[in-house]
Amino acid sequence: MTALTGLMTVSALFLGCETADDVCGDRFANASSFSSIETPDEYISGVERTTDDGTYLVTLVRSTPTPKFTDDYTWIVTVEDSSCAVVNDVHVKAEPTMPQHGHGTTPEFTEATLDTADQYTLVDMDLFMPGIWQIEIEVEAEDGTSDKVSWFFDLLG
Ligand SMILES: [Cu+2]
Repeated sequence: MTALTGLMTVSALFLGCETADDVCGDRFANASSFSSIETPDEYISGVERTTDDGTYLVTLVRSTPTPKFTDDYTWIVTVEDSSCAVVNDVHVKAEPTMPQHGHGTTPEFTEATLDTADQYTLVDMDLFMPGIWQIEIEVEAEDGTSDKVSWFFDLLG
């Protein structure tokens, strides 16, 4: 009886405590999947991914065009901190490369611009060759610390 009451109390507490922190923790946990040269991404708009050291949650809000063919790509991404608060005071840049070919693109880095909706836009990344591209996004804070996250897409010519 005591044990059962205790269990029910714990359950009630647990169910009653679905706080913003839990939701945020769940988002970080569910976003931790990664892609690679061996397992490139299937494009999903709005997919969330944690940076390598778990500092940020980066969302690929939209890729224009949808990753499929070689083209100039514009990406919109958002950045959230470990509390899932929107971050709008960081430096975001992308470096597209083809790791299997040992080259990048021109320009080497694409600097993001922040819009009024706190979204970062990476304009005209020139993914000019068929094959697997790694789009590495670096998020650098004002104190100079940085963390990175990558997407991999296998493009057709
Ligand atoms: Cu190449």
